[in-house]
Amino acid sequence: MDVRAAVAVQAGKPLEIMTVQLEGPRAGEVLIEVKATGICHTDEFTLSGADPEGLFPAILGHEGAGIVVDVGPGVTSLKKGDHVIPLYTPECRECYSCLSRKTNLCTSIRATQGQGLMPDGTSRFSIGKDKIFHYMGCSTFANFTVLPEIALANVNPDAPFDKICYIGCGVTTGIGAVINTAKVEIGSTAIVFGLGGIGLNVIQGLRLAGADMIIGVDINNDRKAWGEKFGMTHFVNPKEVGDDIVPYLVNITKRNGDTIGGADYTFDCTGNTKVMRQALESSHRGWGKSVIIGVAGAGQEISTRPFQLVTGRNWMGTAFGGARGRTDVPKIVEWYMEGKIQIDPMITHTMPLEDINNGFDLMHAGESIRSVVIY
Ligand code: NAD
Ligand code: AHE
Ligand code: ZN
Repeated sequence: MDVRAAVAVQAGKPLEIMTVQLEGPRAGEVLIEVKATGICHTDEFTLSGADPEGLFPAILGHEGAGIVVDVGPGVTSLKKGDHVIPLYTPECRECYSCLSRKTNLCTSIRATQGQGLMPDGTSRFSIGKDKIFHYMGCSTFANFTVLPEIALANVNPDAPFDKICYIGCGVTTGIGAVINTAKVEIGSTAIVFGLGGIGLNVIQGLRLAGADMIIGVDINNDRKAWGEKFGMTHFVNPKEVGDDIVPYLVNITKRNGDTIGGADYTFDCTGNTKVMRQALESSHRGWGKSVIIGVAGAGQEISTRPFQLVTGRNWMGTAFGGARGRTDVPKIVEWYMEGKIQIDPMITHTMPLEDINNGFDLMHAGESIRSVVIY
């Protein structure tokens, strides 16, 4: 069938809106009509050429919501008309990783997903005779897409697509990093570096978890009011603090006669490796946990003095907030429907597919929290 898509033709170039061909679902696959998709910083990261796994031409987008239109042979858990959220971290419930119960990182289709292909090693998207790559197993920057059954969460049909698409990445990543990965306790102190589409969800996760002191760090002063909306108690702009932000943060997190200072939990939501180091080093000696959420470009590495870890700080990371998508995403949709979590205010801009490049421009300018394309 013909579908409308925003194609990443080449690294560093705007997306091109065009009609491409999509083949129907094969065994174990599902065709969905995408109703809405968010634009995450990771889409921009891959489009920029910084992603070592980036392939071109590709149909990017991994933060969608839509309706099942057709299912391939052998699909049992979904049927036409079901409302779904695509999962870039699938959940097969059968692989060694899923069965370990130690991780959300299902490995059943990771190899082909990283090659921009469906699990059988082929692409469903093409233009004329030329193949177009899938992206993160989702490719939601097209009004129809095909995914493996194990990469779709079946969600409440009353939930609005233009809001719950954000649960497909940003909301789940931010809240999940707090609850599943860091396992923050009531009364904790926390520092969140980068108050964008992910960082603000970390903040709302920290509020849900009952953290006392929630410090937001961002180079954009406009993000102060944003952080406060979702539970931030203090804001720091590193550009206004001087040379080294770490001693400053360590000092303001001293509590109850503590002479050392440092936050119980810190989160990097910038993708900047220098900030990742600052996040680790501003966590508390002896027990601090520092969670890397941001993704860094090809060739970049993190560093610190091993003494930072010898003295009990824990450096960890999270993908998709440690969430098991088919199990957890429908629950997060219910949290939204029950008013336990907020999504609407973070969706600052909506646009048709034709204007998707504006969404990237708004992100670059620091003007949007989340832009959502509505088909
Ligand atoms: P965003 O562009 O919406 O927000 C980034 C924020 O960081 C902005 O507010 C920006 O002003 C701030 N910032 C930039 N440099 C900074 C610095 N040096 N110090 C302090 N603040 C700084 O991006 P986003 O959509 O929130 O994504 C954030 C990061 O998380 C990206 O790297 C993205 O690729 C990554 N991500 C990871 C996962 C995962 O599963 N691990 C999921 C989604 C996104
Ligand atoms: N492919 C890149 C890194 C990109 C990356 O880290 N992706 C995150 C999701 S970001 C969502 O916005 C992720 O979950 N990765 C785990 C996985 O299995 O893909 C690289 O550096 O090679
Ligand atoms: Zn994302």
